[in-house]
Amino acid sequence: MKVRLFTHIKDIDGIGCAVLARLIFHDITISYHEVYDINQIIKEFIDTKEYRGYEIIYITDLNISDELAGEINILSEFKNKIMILDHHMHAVRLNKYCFANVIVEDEKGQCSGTSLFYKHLCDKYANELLMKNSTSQFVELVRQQDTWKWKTKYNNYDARDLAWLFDKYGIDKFSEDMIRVISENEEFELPLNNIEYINSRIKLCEEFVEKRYSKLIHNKRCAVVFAENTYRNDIGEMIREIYPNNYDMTIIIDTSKEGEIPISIRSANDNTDVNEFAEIYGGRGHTKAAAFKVYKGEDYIESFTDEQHIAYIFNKSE
Ligand SMILES: [Mn+2]
Repeated sequence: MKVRLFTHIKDIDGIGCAVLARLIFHDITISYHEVYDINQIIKEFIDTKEYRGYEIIYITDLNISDELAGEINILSEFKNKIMILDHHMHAVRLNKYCFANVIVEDEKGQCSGTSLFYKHLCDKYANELLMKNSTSQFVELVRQQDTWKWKTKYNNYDARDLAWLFDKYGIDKFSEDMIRVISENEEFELPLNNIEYINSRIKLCEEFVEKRYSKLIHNKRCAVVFAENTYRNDIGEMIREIYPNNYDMTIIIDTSKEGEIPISIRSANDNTDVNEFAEIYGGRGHTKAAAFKVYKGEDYIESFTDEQHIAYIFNKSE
């Protein structure tokens, strides 16, 4: 059985789906995508008729536009092969299509892409590897990390450290490590002592936070931090903990990428909906975490100061 998986490139929730798929399917092709390129990728997959070479097609931890879903809905051959498994609130609208399964919360609490895919695989293709404790524990760590419950409910730093392993090693090595750990052990264990990396990462983020700018943007008190996108969650969390009353949100700006500037937003208190804020700039996400991006146009200058970057991003995209 030839299976095709399109999953989210960004974090361990997207990669967790790939790990599970590799535990189950022998003939699996996987690719990793950003939220903003998935429509284009699926469109090409349809137009080139590449889908004819596969029996089952999954899109996990990602979703597609209404327009594309409508197109799929009238392509019966494709429609019968594809399944979208996602947990993002704004994708619930897709549930009117038989090929979409978007669940934000179930009896266990908030879902993640990996937890939904796991449930689906257990229902349909359960095998020995999938039924192991190590697999379900891995899935739960990913869910806790992706929903931030490791912090707000479980105080489970293993979930954070799992995400940091991914940041350190990248998709390929992380996936290999996870498959090995799950296959070789009955209970899931983090593969190595990562303490040095953890400490240096905390120190680095503290330095970024130290250099923050305090700005009022759309009437929200923003801590604006310049840092690599990888550290967005850590920095958001630090601001929340260290300055519980000073900010509504943290904005993390990564100017290091070519062609575009990814901007991540994290709420700094429980009353701010950062998804609403991101939508002003054409972005999206959840109430507590969202993102948008700004292209580096012809008027962009690499030597912009931080203040000039802030002006460029928030004046340009309004
Ligand atoms: Mn996710």
